Amino acid sequence: MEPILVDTQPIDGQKPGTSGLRKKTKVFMQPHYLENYVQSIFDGIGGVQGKTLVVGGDGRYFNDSAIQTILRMAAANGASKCIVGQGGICSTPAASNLIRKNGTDGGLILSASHNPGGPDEDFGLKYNGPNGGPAAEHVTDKIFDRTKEIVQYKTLDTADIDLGAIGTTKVGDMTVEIIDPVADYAELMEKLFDFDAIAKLFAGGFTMRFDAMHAVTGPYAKAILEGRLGAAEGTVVNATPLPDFGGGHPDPNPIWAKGLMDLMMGDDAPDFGAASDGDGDRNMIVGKGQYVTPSDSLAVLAAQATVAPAYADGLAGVARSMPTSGAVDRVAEKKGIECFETPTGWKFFGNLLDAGRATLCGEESAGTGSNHVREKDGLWAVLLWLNILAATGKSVKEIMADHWAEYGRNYYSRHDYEDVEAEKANALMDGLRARFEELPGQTYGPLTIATADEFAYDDPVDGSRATKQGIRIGFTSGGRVVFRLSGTGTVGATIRVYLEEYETDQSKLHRDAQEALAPIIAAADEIAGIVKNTGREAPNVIT
Ligand code: VG1
Ligand code: CO
Repeated sequence: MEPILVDTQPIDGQKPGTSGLRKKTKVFMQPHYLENYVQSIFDGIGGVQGKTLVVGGDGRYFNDSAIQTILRMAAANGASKCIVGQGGICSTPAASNLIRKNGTDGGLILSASHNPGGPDEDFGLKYNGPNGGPAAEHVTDKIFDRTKEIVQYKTLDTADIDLGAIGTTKVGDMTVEIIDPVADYAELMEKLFDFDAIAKLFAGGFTMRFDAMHAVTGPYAKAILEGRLGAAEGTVVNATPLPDFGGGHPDPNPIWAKGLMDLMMGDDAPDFGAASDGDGDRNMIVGKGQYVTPSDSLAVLAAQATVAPAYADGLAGVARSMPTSGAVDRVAEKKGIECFETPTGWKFFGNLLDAGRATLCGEESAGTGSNHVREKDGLWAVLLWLNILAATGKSVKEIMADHWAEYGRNYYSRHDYEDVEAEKANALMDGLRARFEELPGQTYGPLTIATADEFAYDDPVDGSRATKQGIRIGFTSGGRVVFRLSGTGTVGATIRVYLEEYETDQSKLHRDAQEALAPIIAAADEIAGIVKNTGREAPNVIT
């Protein structure tokens, strides 16, 4: 079938951020917008002639019709095959697994992750490479360059295919295989963990609530937790993916998963609670009366991973994004394994995982994962926690108390100022940059600044350098504050303020985090002049 060549012109602002291109859904739906970006991906990766791609998304509004467009364009550009999740659904970690398992040339994942969905909300698209991970910066740079030069894209004049029918069909000359998006993933999880021990735990009356937040993890969690592991029916709530995620933010944190938090802090709490985000790569862990910060969760998983069959031989190393707390560093130190500090975004873990230098990776934003795929993986983290609970017989609360007693506690919180005018946010960051030399030695309440700089990363595997990855202010107490602008938002700028203080005094390990961090919080505001520069009295999201 002859491709149709459509004339177009470059569209401003198609620059991939922390995780692909994210824009308002209506922006993506504008004529040529999606098509320009898809053609730029294809061109940026050297064309798709004869290639096989995985295509799937988190089911948000516009997911299905965007997939039809992508399939026509892939066929017109000469791709030989696309593997598509039934109904266009595929979680991000499951897509990563499909890319790796089938040895494909990569995949396109349609998601704006934790951002809300719907005609007035957000949409996103990213390319993952043949290793199953988000494209590295040198690839996204090429894609962005193409968006600035594009004059034509290729498509076909074909009818939509039925995405709901499992089996093989054709778009033009290209084969489309529609598969059950859950089966391969569930099989992988069963290989990694001790499913018998976890099933025994549930059979013994252990109770759990998993909040899928009306997003993509619902079918996966139902099949694995209730299906294979025998958790009671109804353990997984909000389990059907909806195009608008039921009107909420599918972001698993104490703010957006408040219902789950309230339940877990109440008298009728089940033994274990968890939630996942829009595309299934994030997780929230909460025990009966005990919230676990993502940074602490990473540290606990690193400390105890060997209970799971996949990690029984120990970890090669661990990695965390720079703003993530140093809790995992202390575990790595004790175990005598390497610990890497990378910029924010999963794409920076890919080389370390591929090279076998890191086995577990994590971010403070509720992303944890391992070398089983090349994405963070929400349900994986939940299953590793379950495996640990089954192996130790302890509660989440006991596990945290023991962990802090052994390693000390990294009190941690992130304060977000969303939808700040971009100019003001940039001015605040530039203002800090200008003061790196004068800040050390200055005191703020009980705190004295020891260091002030901006994080840059030299990839130890390929030598590439990423600069301007967050401003760090270190205090002599061992505490720190990090200032960074978000790269996933779609309106204005979001200033993220990451706050951390390390505590080893055994009598001070069980305080409220905001209280323990109060001096750092006050110092952060004063140093950056947040109120003065943005007019904001307080952050609008605290996690
Ligand atoms: C945020 C998080 C980052 C995460 C990214 C993608 O980025 O901070 O840790 O990797 O989202 O996660 P930013 O630039 O807004 O801080 V997801 O679940 O959106 O794929
Ligand atoms: Co996500």
